[in-house]
Amino acid sequence: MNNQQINGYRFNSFFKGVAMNDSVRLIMVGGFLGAGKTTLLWEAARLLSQRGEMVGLITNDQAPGLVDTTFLSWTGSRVEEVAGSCFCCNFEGMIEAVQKLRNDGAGIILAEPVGSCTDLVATIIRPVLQLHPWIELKELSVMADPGRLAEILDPVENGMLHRDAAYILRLQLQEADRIVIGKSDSLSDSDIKAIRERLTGEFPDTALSILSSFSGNGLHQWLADVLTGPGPMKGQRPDSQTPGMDVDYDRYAQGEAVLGWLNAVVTLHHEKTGKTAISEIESHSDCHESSFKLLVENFMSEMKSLLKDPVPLEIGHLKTCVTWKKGMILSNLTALDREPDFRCREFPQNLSLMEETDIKANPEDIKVNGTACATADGLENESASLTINARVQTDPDTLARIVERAIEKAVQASAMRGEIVSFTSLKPGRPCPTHRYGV
Ligand SMILES: Nc1nc2c(ncn2[C@@H]2O[C@H](COP(=O)(O)OP(=O)(O)OP(=O)(O)O)[C@@H](O)[C@H]2O)c(=O)[nH]1
Ligand SMILES: [Mg+2]
Repeated sequence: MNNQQINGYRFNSFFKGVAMNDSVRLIMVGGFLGAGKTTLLWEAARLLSQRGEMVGLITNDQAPGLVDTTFLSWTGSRVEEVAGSCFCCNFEGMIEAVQKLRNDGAGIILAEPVGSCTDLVATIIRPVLQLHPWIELKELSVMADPGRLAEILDPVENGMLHRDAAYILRLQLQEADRIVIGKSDSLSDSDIKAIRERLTGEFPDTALSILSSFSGNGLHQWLADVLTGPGPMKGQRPDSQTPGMDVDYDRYAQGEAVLGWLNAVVTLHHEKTGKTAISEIESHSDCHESSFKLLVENFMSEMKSLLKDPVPLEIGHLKTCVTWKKGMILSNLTALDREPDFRCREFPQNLSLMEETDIKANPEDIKVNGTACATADGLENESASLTINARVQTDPDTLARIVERAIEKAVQASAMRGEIVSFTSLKPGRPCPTHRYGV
């Protein structure tokens, strides 16, 4: 089933009238960790590429080694990673990434600021509008996970999400030109109605899209609205007349600091021969069932139990990705009381997430196309690697110990040897934006 069939219409019709000119169009999609930004970017990049657009993508994080970058690079579009700080604290780094992609021919760039970042209108949107008119900036979309909305709109004492982290989420929604509620495939019609009423009541100046990157519902409409819309309305209001958003930077800093941040890359070797795992594993037709799948499954379940006990440590987002020459297994967990999902990709076919089997809750159901692991010929020098990004409500040392333990146990149980080639754990520093306009 293709997207056109899903939505019962030809998506090309939405793009009629979209201006084509020399300046590069930039679509920013913000929103909290795990909201679905990267998945939306994947689908948007695919749709735009099908239409003949050259698409560039920009990822952003406090440290290098991003699952998002690995994942998005499989779209076939060029991906630039701005790592080491958020876009607002490394404004020049973000502009450089836009320039690079434009010089490489990108006509549309989709950018995802780090999930714990806010005050984007003052620190990114207005500075881009004023300093870089060659960038045709589109309205600011901010995504929210419907499962997190209650925590944002009606925060409670002792909720799972720290109140200062919830404060960041609220600010993100407040400054959006368009709030995007993703994962609508997991919502009933009455849920959607209630969300629509609540958000339009609470944020009457803000456009609203409710969509699913998995089913495609609402996705084409969002893309068309953003491309043909008037641009970043909140950022364009005159600075002197419209006060900027009131942001308590102490609270914002605290909201970021309650999350430990960890990025790691592990190269996988076969336990007995010491060869890179791929050369051993790919020679067996049941390779994924017995090895990569087991590894990811073990790692996620080990992490979940270590994070639950002795004191529950809420997850912002735990992402892992095993990649090898011909495939990828991605797993995400976006809250401690949820189950991880697993997605398998065979490169380079079937780039649409919508047409793939997305497995929820039961890792046993993972389906992998055997052709991805049919032969070891010529793969001796290829490696398989496991990338881990964990954002968890705890200090970075505790998080590092937990992740190391989970890697060790998962690798052992999968008859592999893991070599940690990069490991960074940190607490994000206080945000120090390069620019802050109109506040
Ligand atoms: N059911 C459902 N799940 C989705 C959809 N889009 C994304 N997800 C899931 O939501 C989780 C997070 O998705 P991402 O796209 O990585 O979220 P993100 O906002 O980029 O997260 P960060 O990069 O950590 O800020 C993953 O488990 C996805 O599979 C959707 O349309 N429907
Ligand atoms: Mg992401």
